[in-house]
Amino acid sequence: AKKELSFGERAQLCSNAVSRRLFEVMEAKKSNLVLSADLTQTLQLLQLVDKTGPHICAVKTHVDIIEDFTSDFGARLAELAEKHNFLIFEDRKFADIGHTVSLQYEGGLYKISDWADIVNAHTVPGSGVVQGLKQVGQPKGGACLLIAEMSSAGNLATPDYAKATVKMAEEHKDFVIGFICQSKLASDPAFLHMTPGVQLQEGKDSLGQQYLTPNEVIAKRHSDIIIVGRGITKAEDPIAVAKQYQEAGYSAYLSRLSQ
Ligand code: 6AU
Repeated sequence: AKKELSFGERAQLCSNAVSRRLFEVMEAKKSNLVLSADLTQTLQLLQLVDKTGPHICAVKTHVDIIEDFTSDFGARLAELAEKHNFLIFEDRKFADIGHTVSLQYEGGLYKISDWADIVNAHTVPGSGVVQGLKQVGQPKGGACLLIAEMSSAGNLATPDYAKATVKMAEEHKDFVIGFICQSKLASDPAFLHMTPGVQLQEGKDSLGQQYLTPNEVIAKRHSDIIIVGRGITKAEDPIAVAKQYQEAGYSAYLSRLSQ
């Protein structure tokens, strides 16, 4: 079998500055944990991110669920990103024609392209969605993940859809840095594979979300990053639990390296 490369080695293979930086942060902080900070109050969100910052390689936001959003949100989050050395991923799931997504990414209330290092997109519109995002994001140093597979029950992303998504990524390697997926899909070691639907115990929620464990996702399915929301945000001690997820995700990665 081909030798498994470390995150640090893969950083060296990245032509995109965002993926290079993320791999470097993962190696330096020994973390392949992304916190999905799905909270609706700014202060609560920023406090959680500040406290869990040492344990994460990136924070993922849904900026449009914040009830008291103000235009300094991005700058305040960026301050914490600098302090704790992590990246910012806005989970906007763009899914429209190129022209529309370019407006949604750059403008409106949220001005996502001003503060997010990473965004994601569905590929159902075709490659125009990537071109529209690239036009706005590339000059500002942003990058994009394509949603190849989903964690939710009954989703319509078939194996062929995932395959076509990988092809689209390969055709836009200067801006697309990887995938939201349920297992490793692409062989190029510069691509990042990020997996949501992760908790310490397998299970589901009442609305179709399905959970796999960090070990299943990283050691067995060879994804790179676990994305964890309620497993941390709803915990009694979110900081201690974030540390647990960090250790579970990273030790699963180390076990893969020594296989
Ligand atoms: O850990 P949870 O279930 O509380 O949160 C999972 C997070 C949510 C979802 O919007 C997101 O991950 N997500 C995504 C992403 C990241 O694109 C895709 C998917 O298939 N499933 C999923 O849960 O913020």
